[in-house]
Amino acid sequence: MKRIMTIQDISCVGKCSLTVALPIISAAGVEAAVLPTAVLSTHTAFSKFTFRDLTDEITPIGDTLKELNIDFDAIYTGYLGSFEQLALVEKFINDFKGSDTFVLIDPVMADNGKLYKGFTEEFAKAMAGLCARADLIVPNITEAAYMLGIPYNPDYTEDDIRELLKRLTTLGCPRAALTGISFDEGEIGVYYYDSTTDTYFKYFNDRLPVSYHGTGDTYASAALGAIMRGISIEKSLEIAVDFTLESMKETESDPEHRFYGVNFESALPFYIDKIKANI
Ligand code: PXL
Repeated sequence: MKRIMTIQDISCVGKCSLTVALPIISAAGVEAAVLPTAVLSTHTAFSKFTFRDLTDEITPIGDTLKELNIDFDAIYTGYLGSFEQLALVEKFINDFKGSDTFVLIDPVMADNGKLYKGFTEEFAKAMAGLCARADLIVPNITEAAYMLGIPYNPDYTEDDIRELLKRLTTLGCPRAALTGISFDEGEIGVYYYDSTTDTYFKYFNDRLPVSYHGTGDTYASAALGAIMRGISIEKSLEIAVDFTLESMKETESDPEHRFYGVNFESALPFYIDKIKANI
């Protein structure tokens, strides 16, 4: 069985980061090992929350796993809370990345033109540095703009997106997928560029007239779970679009749960069927 190490926070309530990554990766038939970087009462979009930083645990956990010769087929990072964490996670990647280890970095820090609470433009630049260590990055356009130090432009054309993707790969990561891309109000999806083959891929599905917290984490976890089952990156990005949409549909009847994350649990059978149909 493939094993992914996922490095991100655990938020007790408000489905995101590890509480999303663990079940989705497990449903894909892949082991989810975790390195929790912080414990929060909820994610930071709630009006109040606790935040226990676990930065001091990263090095001893990494060193001990290394001494035990434990290895990972993939390393997946999400929300990271400080410059020090970025540096320690980079060291973790350097220590554990073998020739076959797939590194996925989701540079979680912003959406809809705005940085999340606690993040700065300098942090976005440092996150761009970490992205150089990835095989694939999955930013939204806000995160992409902050990492490249360019203005956020929500009125983009297809050429703009292709240009943005090329620029993202100049950060040092060979492949980039922009999530939440929409050229038509009825559709939303992913636009992907692989600089090793100079090829693009795009996939869209229905756009719902709502937005939910945690969909980026749902998307990245589902894409990586599929990739780890040997499904092509393109097909995996497509499955993740469909699964995220199904998860959102499952949440629509629960409108007050906008901040609580999507009901991806009800869509897991759909995800498992998609994986089975493609392996
Ligand atoms: O879903 C991204 C995320 C993960 N973890 C924490 C967050 C957020 C987004 O706000 O606050 C703690």
